[in-house]
Amino acid sequence: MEDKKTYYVTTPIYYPSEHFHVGHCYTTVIADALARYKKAKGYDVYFLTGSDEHGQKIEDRAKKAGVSPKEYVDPIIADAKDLWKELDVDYDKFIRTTDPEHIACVQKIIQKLYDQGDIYKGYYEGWYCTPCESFWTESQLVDGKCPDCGREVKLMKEEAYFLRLSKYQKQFEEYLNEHRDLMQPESRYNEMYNNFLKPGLKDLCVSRSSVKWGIPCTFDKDQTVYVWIDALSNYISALGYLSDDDTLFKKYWPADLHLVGKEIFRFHTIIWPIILMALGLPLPKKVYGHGWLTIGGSKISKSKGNFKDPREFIKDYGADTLRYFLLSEVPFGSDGNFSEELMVERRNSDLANILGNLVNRTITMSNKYLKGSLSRIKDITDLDKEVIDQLNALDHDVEVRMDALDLPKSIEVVMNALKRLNKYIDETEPWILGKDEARYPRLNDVLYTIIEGIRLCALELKAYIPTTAEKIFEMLGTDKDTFADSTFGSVEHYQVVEKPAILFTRIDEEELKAKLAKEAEVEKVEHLKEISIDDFAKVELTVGKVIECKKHEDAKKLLVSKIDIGHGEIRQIVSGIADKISPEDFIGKKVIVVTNLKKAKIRGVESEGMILAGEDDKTLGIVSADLETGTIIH
Ligand code: ME8
Repeated sequence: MEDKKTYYVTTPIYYPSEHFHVGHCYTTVIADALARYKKAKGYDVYFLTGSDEHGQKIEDRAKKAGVSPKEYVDPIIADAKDLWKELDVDYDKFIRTTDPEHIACVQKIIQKLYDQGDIYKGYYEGWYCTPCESFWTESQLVDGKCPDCGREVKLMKEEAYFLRLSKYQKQFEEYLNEHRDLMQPESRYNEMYNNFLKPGLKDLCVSRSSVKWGIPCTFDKDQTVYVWIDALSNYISALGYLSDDDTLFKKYWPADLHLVGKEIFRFHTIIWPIILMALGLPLPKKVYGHGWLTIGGSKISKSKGNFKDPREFIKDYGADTLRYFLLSEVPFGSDGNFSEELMVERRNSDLANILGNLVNRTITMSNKYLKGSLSRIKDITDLDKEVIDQLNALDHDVEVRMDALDLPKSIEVVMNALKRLNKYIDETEPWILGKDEARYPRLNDVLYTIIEGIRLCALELKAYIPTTAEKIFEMLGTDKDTFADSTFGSVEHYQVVEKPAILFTRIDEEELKAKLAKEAEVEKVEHLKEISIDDFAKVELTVGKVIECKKHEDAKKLLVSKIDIGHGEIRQIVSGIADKISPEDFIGKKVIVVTNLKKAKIRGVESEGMILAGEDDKTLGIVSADLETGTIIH
């Protein structure tokens, strides 16, 4: 027997995050849909996902939590696996970079590269962004900040090991000329070429002496492997590369598709292929860099806090609604907006109205007139033929789009077929045919055509919304749910369920709006409770001395003071403390002033800052510090 064709698809391995959001679900759901589809098409599929657990960030967070890094990440990984389960993500392997097999593989990889002279010792001096675990050169920084995330970077100089990327540049460019498919979509190739290849590749620092939570370098125990080298290797370590059992590696490598977000495209299409080239291994066939899900135009990300736990959506609307939205809404490769309202709109229009209604109406009519029993169409009219032709073309039309990785378009093709079936109901008017028993043969042919159409659409939708597709096959009472039966007429006889279940209830969009407005209010209050260190750092606090003070002319609770804040600067500040302290007692006091507060007019008098003070029923407490006037408080 001929061996099945293999298909190896991967997602990036995720940083352990206490806040997985729909952006994370995006890559994984796309990979899952592709894996399911290819499996159903008869491929021998291997679908890999996992977690990227080493690095400074995790070390810092674990320290803060008072636990070891492994203890810190374990529950987070369990939580991620739980999310994937709830989202019906059916991976073949979940790799963790803390798995002993992965660690052993990475060590063998770097040792091999070191032994063959592709890794050498040098000094690293550069700018490091801890959250992104990335080094940058001075010229790559944007306004002195990390070009990827816009956060602060640190200047680092340390002894380190380097990978000779430059040595492979020519060979890699030649390879690219022959294999343009490696970088998809096409537009990203230009970006990579112009920004990285054209200026010339620089050797890459692949070890760190300051990061302890990492894989130790075998040739220098004081160094750990740079997290990206560690992480990228997962795609082959998961298959047993350089282990005692490399059967999977032999079977599945090279990967058919690495699916990644656009911000990590560079790592996957330049660094990773060159590592593989240096190892003498074949390169992945395709790396696809997808766009971001955004909220209000900016990327959904854990650091921005603009997210909601995807499980809340799953609880309210079911996994298939979220999957359907992620797969259909965003033109593939581009960024796309996410909101609960948009998701519900999609659910209502596509899943409830077009699909759900069709299934419900057709099964109900089949029961009402024909006891739910339908046999294969006998007399095919021109109208039937037109619909049947469209249904028979469906499988090919979807496949073409799937192969181009255009999932939204492939869904559109199925939705168009479902819309055609809805129109066919209006054209054939089964409720009129049902009034006259003599016309039951025609009624059978019409309802059979629709039911068969529903089956074929469910077949195509199975990779996207698996639970719903299963429910449909069950309601239709058929086990012809594989691509072997993707021709119209494969089912000879249907006995559909008596009472169809509602597949998707319509969500009231007005009620949803009201619910979201209420949630936004609560969130606002909660946000007030907590600010980040960056927010706090924006406040400038300076030690000042009260040199003049008088009562406000029109407001008896207010004092108007002149405060010396050092460096020859005097500020006029209005404060509501006149009922607790007299101007005479206030003069001469050391105070802490918020010196970068926006100027304001208080009861007609200009105030250029704020004095920190608190009060209970009886006493006023003025915040002070025994420090030189003009000292900035950190
Ligand atoms: O980058 N929209 O991990 P990660 C779409 N550990 N995709 C998004 C997104 C959004 N708003 N936010 C995140 C890493 N993603 C590395 C990978 S692979 C060897 C190492 C996607 O947890 C992001 O683009 O930050 C990426 O593909 C994936 O989530 C993991 O991101």
